[in-house]
Amino acid sequence: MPFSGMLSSQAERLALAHQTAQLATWEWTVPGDKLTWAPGSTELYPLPLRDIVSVEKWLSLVHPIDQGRVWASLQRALESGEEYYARYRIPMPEGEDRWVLARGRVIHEPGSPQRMLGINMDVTEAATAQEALVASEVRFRATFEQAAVGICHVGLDGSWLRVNRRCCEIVGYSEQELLKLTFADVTHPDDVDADWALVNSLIRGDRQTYSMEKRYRSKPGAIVWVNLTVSMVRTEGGEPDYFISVIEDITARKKLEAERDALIATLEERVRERTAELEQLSLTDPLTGIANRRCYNLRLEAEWARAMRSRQPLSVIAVDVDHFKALNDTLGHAAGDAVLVEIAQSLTRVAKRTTDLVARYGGEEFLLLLPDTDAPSALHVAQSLEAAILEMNLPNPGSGATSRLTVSQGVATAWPNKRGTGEGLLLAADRAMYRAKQNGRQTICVAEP
Ligand code: GH3
Ligand code: MG
Ligand code: MG
Repeated sequence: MPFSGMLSSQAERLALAHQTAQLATWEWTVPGDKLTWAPGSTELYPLPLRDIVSVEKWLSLVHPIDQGRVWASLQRALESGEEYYARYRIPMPEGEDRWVLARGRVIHEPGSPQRMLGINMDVTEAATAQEALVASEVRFRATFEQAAVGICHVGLDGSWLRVNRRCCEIVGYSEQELLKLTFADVTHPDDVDADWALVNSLIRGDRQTYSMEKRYRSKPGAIVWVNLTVSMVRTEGGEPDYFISVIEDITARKKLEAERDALIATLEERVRERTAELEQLSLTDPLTGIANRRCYNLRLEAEWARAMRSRQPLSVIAVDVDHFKALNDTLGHAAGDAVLVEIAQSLTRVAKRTTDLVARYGGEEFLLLLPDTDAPSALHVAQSLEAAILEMNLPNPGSGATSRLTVSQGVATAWPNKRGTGEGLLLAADRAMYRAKQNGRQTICVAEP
């Protein structure tokens, strides 16, 4: 509250000053122990000042813990003539202690008894603030020391300035050892440059903080994976001062990740193997959807045996696309694939009987298996196929003057018996097909019976 009114006397001015500073001024006449208080002094004690008439009385009001120390300070001042200075607590009836700061000096006047003049000041607020500061510092230290992550201060040259217990554990060096090194000394050589680059970006002010996963080489020589987070502390003037780093050991996690990756790789390999196995076991050609070589071979022997029992002829037609490589080379592999699909479809249309089998035997080679079909009928099927393919009018730039896609065919027919095999019949058809190639392609050759 602002003061309003007139300060008529020196005494009033002094009283206002006392109240403002929460001050009490005292005079102590040592012989006879007589204590007096200046008028206007602030009431700092649980008793009114006028009742505190001796140092003995006053000392009884001081907290028992502080009494000895305060009395010793007074004695020292009296003996040496130096300033009396003390801080002590006064237990108050409300419960909270009041902190009092005392200063005084000894007065020697010739012919007068020894005296001391001094002041008392309420410093509870400042003391509480100081206590809070100390407590917070203690808490901070405990947090720093006992943190489950490594925390450290690192200088601009990379040297460790302050490290906590966990930090030492992670890199396997003692605190004294670590404080003689730089972070680069314990970093895996392959990670040093990346770390420095990020450190420099902090120094330049390009960023406030950075995180990286990196490796340390611990004192025992082990690789330690850590997640590092670094921020920069600047001076009041904004100049780079030092770095605060938080270091989290992620070696266990990295190990698990490596194990998981290895497991995934093994599983993927297994899946690839299994897929290949299944493809082997499958009976269908994935590109054209017709039977594959495996299916054909199984059916061939079965039909051979059946034809033997039923005494019926069995025919095979081998079909090979002419100059297919040239088509691939000029129109592209995808166009080649599309042509193969179309040929498969026309084969299916030509071999109409339900017992007929159409198969892709390899690359651009197809086979027909025609049960109960004699040589003239098989030749007829081959001719139909030739016509069907010409009718499709597919381009083949490699096919000489016509530039049309054509096929060469070999036809073989047998009356199956014990001496022969399905495989033998297939070979005969294949040889006939090669003769067709030699005869200029786009032709049909029939194997000798
Ligand atoms: P020829 O008239 O003597 O039969 O000549 P060609 O070029 O057809 O014979 P060759 O056996 O030399 O070439 C066959 C070509 O078929 C080679 C290969 O690139 C191609 N081929 C094999 N399989 C596939 C496939 O699945 N897709 C495609 N687009 N091309 C294939
Ligand atoms: Mg071929
Ligand atoms: Mg060919």
